[in-house]
Amino acid sequence: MINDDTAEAGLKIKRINGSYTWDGLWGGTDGIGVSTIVGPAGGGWTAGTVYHFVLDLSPGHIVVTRDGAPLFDVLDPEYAGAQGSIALYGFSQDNIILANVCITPTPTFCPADFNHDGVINASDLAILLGAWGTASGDLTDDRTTNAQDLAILLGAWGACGR
Ligand SMILES: [Ca+2]
Ligand SMILES: [Ca+2]
Repeated sequence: MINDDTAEAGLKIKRINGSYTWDGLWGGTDGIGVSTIVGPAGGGWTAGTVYHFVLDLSPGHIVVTRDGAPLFDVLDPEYAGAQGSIALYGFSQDNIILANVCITPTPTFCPADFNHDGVINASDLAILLGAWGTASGDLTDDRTTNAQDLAILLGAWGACGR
């Protein structure tokens, strides 16, 4: 089913949990796998205008400002931090350009941390072994999981970035 709502003006923060359908990101109705955390706020955008957003994420707390003014300051106990991904989507207005995107502190690139908990340990080893012979545990870009990938995981054992 395609959500044919008119897109709302402003910014929303939505959570995607597991598989989802595209229409859940659009409009005022949450779809499968999508839930609105907060919003919309900030009103519509003015064409040709540069906005400066800051997203300050910490476990359980999300703060968003636009041009120094608060848009959201929300407590979200479901946001544990250090997990998942963040994506920015622009709907209904053409020519949205995301530029000068900075992430501070710089996240540690830790590809063997399959479960994204900041440490490479037996949990990640189990995931790699479960993916043996398939592409889903591949750390060497050869589309298979084998002893080479195991060696990378074991060599990176412990906390990410150490
Ligand atoms: Ca891990
Ligand atoms: Ca491999």
